[in-house]
Amino acid sequence: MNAAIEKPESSAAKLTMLLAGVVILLMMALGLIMRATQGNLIQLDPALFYQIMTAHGAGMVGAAALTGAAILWYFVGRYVELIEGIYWAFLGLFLLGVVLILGGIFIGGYGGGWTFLFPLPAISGGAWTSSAAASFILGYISIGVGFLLYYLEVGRKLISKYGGISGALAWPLAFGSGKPEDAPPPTIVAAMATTIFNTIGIVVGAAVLISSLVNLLMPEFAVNALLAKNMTYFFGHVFINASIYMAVIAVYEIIPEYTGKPWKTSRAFALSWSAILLLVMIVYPHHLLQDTVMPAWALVMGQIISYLSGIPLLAVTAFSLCVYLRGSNIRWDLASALLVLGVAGWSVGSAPAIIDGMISVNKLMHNTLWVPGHFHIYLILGEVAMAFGFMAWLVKDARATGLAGMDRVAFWLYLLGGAGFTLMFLISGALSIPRRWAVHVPEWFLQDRIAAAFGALVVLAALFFVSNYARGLGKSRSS
Ligand code: HEM
Ligand SMILES: [Cu+2]
Repeated sequence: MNAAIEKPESSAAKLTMLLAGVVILLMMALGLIMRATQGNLIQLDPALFYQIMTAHGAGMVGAAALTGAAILWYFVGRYVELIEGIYWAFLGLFLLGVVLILGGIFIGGYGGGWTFLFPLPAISGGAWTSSAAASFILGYISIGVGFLLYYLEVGRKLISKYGGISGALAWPLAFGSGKPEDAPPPTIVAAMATTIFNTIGIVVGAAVLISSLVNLLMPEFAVNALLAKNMTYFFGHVFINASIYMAVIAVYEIIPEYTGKPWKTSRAFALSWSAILLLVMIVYPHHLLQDTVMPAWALVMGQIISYLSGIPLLAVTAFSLCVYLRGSNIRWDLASALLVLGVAGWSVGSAPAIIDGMISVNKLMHNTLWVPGHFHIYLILGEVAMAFGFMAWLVKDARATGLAGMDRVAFWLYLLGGAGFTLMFLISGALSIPRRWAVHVPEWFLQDRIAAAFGALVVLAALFFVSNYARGLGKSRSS
């Protein structure tokens, strides 16, 4: 492609994907270090383990959100004119946030976890100072402000072009007599829905972050811990889900290039996205099933909505993908393979998530490695696979066609490593091995070591994807 006629979205997205790719690689290396520590393969001071765990959690969630945001911006830019400066402001605030977060963790010693659960940032037992926690929290706020700007721009453009929120969500088709031909494309429906729920999530997150910050500086300003936990998990659940829902836009836009069949907004598609919009926000109490002080109805709702949440995901994206793939002879290459893997991994990962969302199971499993087990499935084999697929597609012109050679090896290595690594988390969880423990007992070392070996395969494959992408960028620039 000629660089001169490239749309501005594409250089912003390409740079973002490079940054995020490098962050993902570094964070994967930190993950591997944690797993190796748990398996007693290396020795790490527990305080450092928790700093690494915090950096890994925040860094990975941030990288997932960043890749999702780049994908959404890139493809929404095909339909509406977006102001490029807003994206750069978003990226600038994001990077400022990263600096504050890393400073809080590795200079200030903050190790309270990416979930910054009140009052942990303030009560560290001397492990870190309140300024370290404040830096961490300010970093999140900076990223949040960046995202609000970003969604403001996306939201207002969609609203003005597609006839308001209801038009962009394809409500005339979903609930009225609208025709599929008049409905906005899938990308627009997905972008509108994520813009709405993630904006609400971030505003709630910002409110609890600012309350925690004030409490840090003025401890007499009391925060209700249960309310803070509800707000924190509302934000955390919505935010990480939004990154996957943004990344899936790459599937809607890219897979049709390979199958020759456009992905259209059908009535079921529109209905499912409206269901997602609601469900993703009301399902969050599944994170509070152990809080016996929560009203029972909220927990029951968390469980029931957990069951329901799987349906629109599986129905629209996974099922339609199968239909599209069946009737076509898709051309496989690294991009299409990773994108299809992303949908599959996301769907598979929802099963153990739904299991954990059952109150009776949750009582037993919640603080075990079952939990990182399920979310690493839909993050490593889901969101991040889609991000790597998008990256491979961005530099497709500079690469060989077909899924052969090293592309093929790396793809299968990633799948094998990811499956083995996450399965070991699930097995460990089923054996009641707790999560977030820096030090494991010898009975758990074997599982930890097997997991570390699989994790190393993931890191290797990811190293190939990212370096190949960087090389592809260099090539397409010089050609
Ligand atoms: C090679 C790949 C990876 C490895 C080896 C790895 C390893 C780990 C380990 C060992 C933990 C701590 C488990 C425990 O609670 O004891 C963890 C937690 C976590 N990981 Fe990963 N991970 C990887 C990829 C990812 C990816 C791709 C994401 C997200 C996009 C991610 C997000 C998280 C999050 C959010 C936590 C929770 C941190 C917390 O409990 O506060 N990880 N990971
Ligand atoms: Cu959740």
